[in-house]
Amino acid sequence: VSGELGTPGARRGMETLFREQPETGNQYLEDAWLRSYLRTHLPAKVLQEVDRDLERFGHRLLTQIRALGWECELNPPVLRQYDAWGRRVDHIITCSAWRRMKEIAAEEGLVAEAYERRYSNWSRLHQAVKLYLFSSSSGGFNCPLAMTDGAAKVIESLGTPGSLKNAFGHLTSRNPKKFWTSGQWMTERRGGSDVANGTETVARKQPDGTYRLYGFKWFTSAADSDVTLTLARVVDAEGQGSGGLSLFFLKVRDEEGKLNNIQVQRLKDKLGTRQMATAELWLDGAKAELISAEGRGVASISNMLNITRIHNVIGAVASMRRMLSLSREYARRRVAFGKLLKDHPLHVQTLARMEVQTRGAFLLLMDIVRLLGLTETNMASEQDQLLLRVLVPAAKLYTGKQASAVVIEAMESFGGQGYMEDTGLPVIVRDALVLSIWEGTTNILSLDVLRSLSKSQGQAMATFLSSVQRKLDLASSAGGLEPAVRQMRAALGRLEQFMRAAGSKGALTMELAARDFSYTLARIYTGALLIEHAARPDASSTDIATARRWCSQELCPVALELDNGSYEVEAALLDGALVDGG
Ligand code: UCC
Ligand code: FAD
Repeated sequence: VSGELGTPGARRGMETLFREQPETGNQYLEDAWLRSYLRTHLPAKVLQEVDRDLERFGHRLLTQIRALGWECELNPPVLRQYDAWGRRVDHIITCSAWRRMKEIAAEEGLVAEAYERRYSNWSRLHQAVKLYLFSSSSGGFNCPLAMTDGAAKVIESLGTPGSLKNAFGHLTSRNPKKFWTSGQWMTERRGGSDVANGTETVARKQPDGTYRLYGFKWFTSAADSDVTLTLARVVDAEGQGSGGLSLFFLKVRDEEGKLNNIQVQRLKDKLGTRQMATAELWLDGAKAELISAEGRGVASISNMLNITRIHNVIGAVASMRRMLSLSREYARRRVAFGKLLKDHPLHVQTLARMEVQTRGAFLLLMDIVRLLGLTETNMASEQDQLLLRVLVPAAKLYTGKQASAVVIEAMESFGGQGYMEDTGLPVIVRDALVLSIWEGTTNILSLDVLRSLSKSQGQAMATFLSSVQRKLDLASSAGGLEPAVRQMRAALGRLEQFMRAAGSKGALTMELAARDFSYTLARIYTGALLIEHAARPDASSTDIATARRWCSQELCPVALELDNGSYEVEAALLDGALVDGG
């Protein structure tokens, strides 16, 4: 091979390949869809400042952060369990780039921004956009940031009690020397979905009012974090437990860096997110502070879940956008059958379909963080809050699936190069595949969508429907959108029909319908957002095409499957027989 490479002809061939390497510039400046959203929604003064910050950050990503992210991928964390003298140390060794990411996260206020609220209700959106830009270059550091944000949110929603003021200050600090990250230790061996029944960790109260935790946490990501929130069952001296789980805050290490009666059993050997340490941990008397009412742990940690699930959506949209930007660049350079890929209509159609998915997901994300910003500044109506509660699980589950499909399709758009490890493309693919597993699987999130609706006794569903209706009414006279609005109205009608039909059936119907129902909500709501965006006076023809294409897919799969009898007892029995191989 080296002989062949030595020939002049072969060298020319290599140069051709170099020219094909897709190169992207300032992500912010290149993201026309993002910028058009910001121009449409942000007040002028906020836009001016945010725009400046994002352009600067886009430059920093390009010139500094992306290379650090790649270094994190090349130098995954390792566990050193013993020191040279046989002492158990359980040291998780991270690379310098990973530690630098932590400093950068603080400097850029990637958590702080959301809590300082210098742009009032728009601060959340500003933060989310920065995280969206950061995500694919972060070398997995978006994971600890998600959990840190979630922990800060829990503490804030508890009214930032005196004992947690200091921690809150660290979690939301812009000072790299002060900034802490948090973990989220929920999953145990017997259950990551069914946390309430699967948690075996117990908490024993100490004379000083603190607790000692004993148990085994099966998945703990960013295990190098400074602090964590975790769940345990409070037991008395006889080992008798109270009803539910309780929520605890703990510091992972003491002032001298010694672990808080925690042993690291091993680091997980993961398909992706390998830049970040996910550990199995034994808690052997870890000192902790009870921060929820006893037995209210699951409800209390749900504030964290809703934030980390939004980060999951950010990660999903970011991975789609990143892969597509690279695909687009590649199509402008790579020649096949005598012309550039971008001049092959079938190739361009493949990319355009992914672009529609990505744009839809992006608007859904933006609307969620817009609503979150309103709730955090006491500007949200009751309807806004209900809508947010439904949209978070629906968006998490839907964009997780979109991201898996889009990144795999986008990988194929590079041909064989897409499958080559050192292009970095497989990293994006692997890291995207976890998005539908962690932070609650698709089915669990579908059941959470149902939970959110049933808890409001119909109000959340009514709000959802009227919110979509309002967007359609406002857009109905905009040119070129009529077919999309018609399809949306038809889908809404079928959804309402489904709701009426399901109301007269048993609980099994809704359980079997949960996934299709959640997909329906995500598709319909996203359709309404795309229509709204395309109805702006300065909308372009591609904005209109995006809305039309989105709305021409099956918007109401749940009605279709109801008609197919998929939610009947007989269908469930047949599902069982099919799975059993009978
Ligand atoms: O995977 C993890 C971290 C990965 C790394 C971080 C990545 C971040 C993204 C990075 C960017 C790329 S951490 C582990 C995540 N684990 C899960 O998500 C657990 C999945 N299981 C569930 O979500 C379940 O639904 C449970 C455990 C939350 C609840 O199940 P139960 O026991 O059946 O729950 P209940 O009894 O229905 O709910 C208990 C209470 C209720 O309130 P009350 O008691 O007032 O009626 C519920 O309404 O909790 C309330 N609740 C909620 N409230 C439950 N879920 C929610 C919610 N989402 N929002 C508000
Ligand atoms: P199970 O609960 O056993 O689920 C198995 C399957 O059954 C799933 O497909 C699920 O959808 C389905 N299922 C379960 N119940 C139902 C039902 N009622 N109806 C229909 N289907 C159902 N956890 C943490 O706490 N902290 C972390 O930092 C963390 N980091 C992680 C990092 C990685 C890379 C991964 C992969 C996981 C991490 N997790 C973490 C764990 C993760 O949150 C759980 O794996 C996830 O919530 C699923 O739980 P489980 O693995 O126990 O699956």
